[in-house]
Amino acid sequence: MSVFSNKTKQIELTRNRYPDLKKGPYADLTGQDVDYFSNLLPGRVLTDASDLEGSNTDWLGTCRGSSQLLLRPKTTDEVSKILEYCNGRKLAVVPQGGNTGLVGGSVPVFDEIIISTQLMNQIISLDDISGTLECQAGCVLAALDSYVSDSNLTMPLDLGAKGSCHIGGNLSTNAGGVRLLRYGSLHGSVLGLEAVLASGEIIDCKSTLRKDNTGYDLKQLFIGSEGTLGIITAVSILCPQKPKSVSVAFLGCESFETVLSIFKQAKHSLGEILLAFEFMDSASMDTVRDNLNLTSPVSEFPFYVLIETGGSDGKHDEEKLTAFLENQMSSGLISDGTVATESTKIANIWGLRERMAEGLMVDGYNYKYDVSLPLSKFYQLVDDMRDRVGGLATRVVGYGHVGDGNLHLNVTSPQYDEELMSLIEPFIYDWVSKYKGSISAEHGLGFKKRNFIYHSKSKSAVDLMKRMKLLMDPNGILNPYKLLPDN
Ligand code: FAD
Ligand code: 2HG
Ligand code: ZN
Repeated sequence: MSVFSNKTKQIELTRNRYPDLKKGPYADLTGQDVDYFSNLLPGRVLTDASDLEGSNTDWLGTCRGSSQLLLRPKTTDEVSKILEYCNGRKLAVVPQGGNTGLVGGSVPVFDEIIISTQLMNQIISLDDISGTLECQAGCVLAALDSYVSDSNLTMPLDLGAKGSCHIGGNLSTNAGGVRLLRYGSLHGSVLGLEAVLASGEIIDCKSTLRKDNTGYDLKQLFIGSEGTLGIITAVSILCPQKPKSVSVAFLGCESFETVLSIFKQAKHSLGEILLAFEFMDSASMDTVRDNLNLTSPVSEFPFYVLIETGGSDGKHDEEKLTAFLENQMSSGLISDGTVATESTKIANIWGLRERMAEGLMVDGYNYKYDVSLPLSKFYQLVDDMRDRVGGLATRVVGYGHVGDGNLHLNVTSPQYDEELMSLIEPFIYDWVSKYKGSISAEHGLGFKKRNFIYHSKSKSAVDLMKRMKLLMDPNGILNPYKLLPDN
């Protein structure tokens, strides 16, 4: 995450990069407003421009707002009072967790007040029999994982940003990550939550039950709503048993068809111990090698596969993985690979894959796409994009959660380039839509992708979303210019 120090370089203000976008019908912040918040949250109100710089700018360094106020509540009640006041005054707000979102959703577009969950980091309870963890929304994912690990449990999601992202941010984006293949989406593992509506009303859906079919499942509305329907303040989530032993295999593959054959075989032969199945192409490997000085444990191939396994019996799991790999070798699908069972070696291999986003940033500007596609079409998009942008791009890379049908396609250039952008968009969205994919598999729509929602959702579905937004946030103060398309 060290790339973050790049933030000191001047990033164009979002309102300047998109001059046609006008501020909505919101009030401007006054000294009286600041006084109100200073009384409510003594010592937890930031107004100094330099203190706000990091929170005004997104992780990618591609969106920059000009908020003059950041609030750091500690309790649900404080969040409620903040929103009640903002709603009355028609002051727009942006909820912010770890600010690792990749679609410009977590930072202001104009001068929205930033409501940070940084200080809402208390663990409420852990039931080590059912595996239910209850905590505040601002707990950092890695901290939660290390906490539940003492009870032989693990968090049901894992992602490269785990050291910074908050569980509330994870729910709000419905983050996927590298273990979705095994543990499923947050729509399944979240048992309950608490959220505050724009009016300040606290919605208590804090169930800790595995089964609860009493009425509409309202918590699902907040999962993936990117802070546009309410601020999530507390979460209860089901933690699976921590695998007793974990192994990682990193394999070189001659073609993308080989990647798919190995995936099919892995599901068949590894079954319940398969934790993750990720892929990266050779341009991705070049990125982490050139920009982060990482070294590959295998020789050069067009594609690489990372398989992680974990189960309850180390000896049995290792035998299963070894037999699987021997089979792939003897059938000629793999000619080079390495297996790690020791934690440092495992971390080094995962670093090649998880530090890709960081490596790409070193090139300059990053055009980032996160799509779901049928596996039969999956890599063709990367080839087509490469042909299309030609020498205008520094690189075009494809990697991602192939086991979930989720491709991360990234294009880089030294700085933002309008001509390159016009070659990429809307071409990429039309392409994905033609093959019935999703234009956002796991990162959400945020600011950057909201106007392409119709490429993945019908008009009737978007109309209902708009009606729900109007019902839950009639003044539209919650994260405006995000998720829903401009009128
Ligand atoms: P933020 O970035 O602060 O906010 C994200 C969105 O949620 C914003 O719209 C914000 O307004 C809203 N929000 C935040 N907190 C709340 C709250 N309490 N209530 C209501 N709304 C809220 N994503 C994946 O899905 N899979 C990955 O594998 C993955 N890997 C990543 C790797 C790296 C290196 C990075 C930088 C990002 C990665 N991401 C990934 C994207 C990002 O980490 C996730 O979207 C993450 O869930 C965001 O959490 P956050 O706390 O940083 O949220
Ligand atoms: C990942 O899987 C993240 O590494 C980031 O979702 C993807 O940077 C990207 O394109
Ligand atoms: Zn991802």
